[in-house]
Amino acid sequence: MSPTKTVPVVENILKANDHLARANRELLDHTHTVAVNFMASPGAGKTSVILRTIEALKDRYRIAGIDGDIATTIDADRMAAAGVHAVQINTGGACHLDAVMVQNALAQVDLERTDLLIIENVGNLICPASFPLGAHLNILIASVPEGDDKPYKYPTMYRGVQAVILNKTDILPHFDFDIDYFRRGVEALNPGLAFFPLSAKTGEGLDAWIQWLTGQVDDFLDHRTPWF
Ligand SMILES: Nc1nc2c(ncn2[C@@H]2O[C@H](COP(=O)(O)OP(=O)(O)OP(=O)(O)O)[C@@H](O)[C@H]2O)c(=O)[nH]1
Ligand SMILES: [Mg+2]
Ligand SMILES: [Zn+2]
Repeated sequence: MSPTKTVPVVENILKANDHLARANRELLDHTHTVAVNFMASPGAGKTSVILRTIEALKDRYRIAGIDGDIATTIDADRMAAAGVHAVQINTGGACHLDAVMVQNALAQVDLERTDLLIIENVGNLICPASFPLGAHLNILIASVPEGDDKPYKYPTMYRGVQAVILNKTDILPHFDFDIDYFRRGVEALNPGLAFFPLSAKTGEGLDAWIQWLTGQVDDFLDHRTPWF
């Protein structure tokens, strides 16, 4: 009798996703497009921060958007209204984007004419961390009403990102949110991580975020590997 080796299905799914994420990244690098994946819990302000970011950068970069949503086109419509080509991914109930969905969406974007591709993930603080999409930058948006203990309770999300935005700082006076406690939690998981407290509503704190993002995007665009 030959010994049987069992490989958990989940492991295979994640491996397949990683493989496709790498293919997405190669395609993006080939077309000199920098992709930024925004992740957050539902309602933390992904779309609001994205719209502010588009407004600030639309004269500097050619921007397109991919929007993941369980059922509606509301957020993609908001991006389109901000003047960027936006592709909607309806996940049909799935609670995260995966690399296949993004691969399909990329086929609907004119990548040769896109410098910055903004991806809004499905509102969820758990599984998006396990499904890389091939983006150059992964950004986590936390928000004040969620509470200052989220880095402690959802550590995986905080480990794999290049920056954390703390949104809705305009309502800090109404919440017992200890920013130092929040930051200590983030630091323990991802030391030195870029951190941007801001309000998408009032615009306070946005400049530092936009300046950092611009630096990152320019870096990728400048150091792009010549393909030919
Ligand atoms: N006070 C305040 N409200 C905000 C801020 N940013 C967003 N909001 C509000 O928070 C709610 C959710 O904002 P969205 O930008 O739609 O959040 P989202 O993360 O894209 O939500 P989903 O895509 O549904 O997961 C809306 O009512 C916004 O007006 C902020 O900085 N301050
Ligand atoms: Mg949204
Ligand atoms: Zn999920």
